[in-house]
Amino acid sequence: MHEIPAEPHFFIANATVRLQYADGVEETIDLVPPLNFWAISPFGPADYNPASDGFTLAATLPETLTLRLKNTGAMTALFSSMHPLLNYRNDFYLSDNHLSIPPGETRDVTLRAPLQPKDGLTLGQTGWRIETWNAPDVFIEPTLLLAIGRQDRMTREFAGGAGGAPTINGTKVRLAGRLPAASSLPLLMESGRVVEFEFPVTGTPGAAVLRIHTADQSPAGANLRATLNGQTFTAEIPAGLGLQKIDPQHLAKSKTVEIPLPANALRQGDNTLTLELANDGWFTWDALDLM
Ligand SMILES: [Ca+2]
Repeated sequence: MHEIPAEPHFFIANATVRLQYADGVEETIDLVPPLNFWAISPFGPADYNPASDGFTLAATLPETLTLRLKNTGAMTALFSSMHPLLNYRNDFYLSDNHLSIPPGETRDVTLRAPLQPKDGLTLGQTGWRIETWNAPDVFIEPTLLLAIGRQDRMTREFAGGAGGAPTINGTKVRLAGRLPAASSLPLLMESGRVVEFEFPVTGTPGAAVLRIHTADQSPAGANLRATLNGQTFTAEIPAGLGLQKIDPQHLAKSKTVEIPLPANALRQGDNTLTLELANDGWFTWDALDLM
């Protein structure tokens, strides 16, 4: 039996936070201080410090994305669930999962995530796959200017990767479209290989950021040269463990390199981005995105 200290603990016994959004939706979060738990657990209440462990509400409320799912078929859509496409993220709140939607009916699913997520992608940029037990998958495309691969520290989706896409040996690789298939790009980027992306931009583009996510890198790093519509930018890929050139499935230390692009680099209509290495370094692909 552990005693609850008489003082100086000041805490809320129980509380409810109500979030009232402009669209009339209200959400509530029940706050139950862990002292209640600790007080009756074998560890006792000593591990809980209200000053550092107390509940707080973020000053800026999270990003919200509402997915409206309509069943246009004749059978009830069973166990609908949402999956992030471009990364492996677990920092979001999901209002409903494993929904059953009768024929002709509509259900809304609300997702919320921090405004500054650690992977840098908003919920819209992440893209979503909606899986239902008895209907084909539905995809909501990422709202990025260009993206390939899934940011998960692994090369498996690329050509020659563990996902089963056949190896590609060509020195020049051409990829077309805003969301080209990762299975068309060799997982190893090495000296002498030129990768060219041709992708359309709708609307008037502004300044952008190109992000290269690598799964492993040469022990000496690599010097990347990116040429976008004739303008050249350079970036240094940091040194890595140097394991995946031989063993792509070996866990390594992934890195992200960001290349800021000025407002005049992209243009409305067709764009060409060419990537090559300026030294003998190499890296293995995790993902690429342009936002
Ligand atoms: Ca990946």
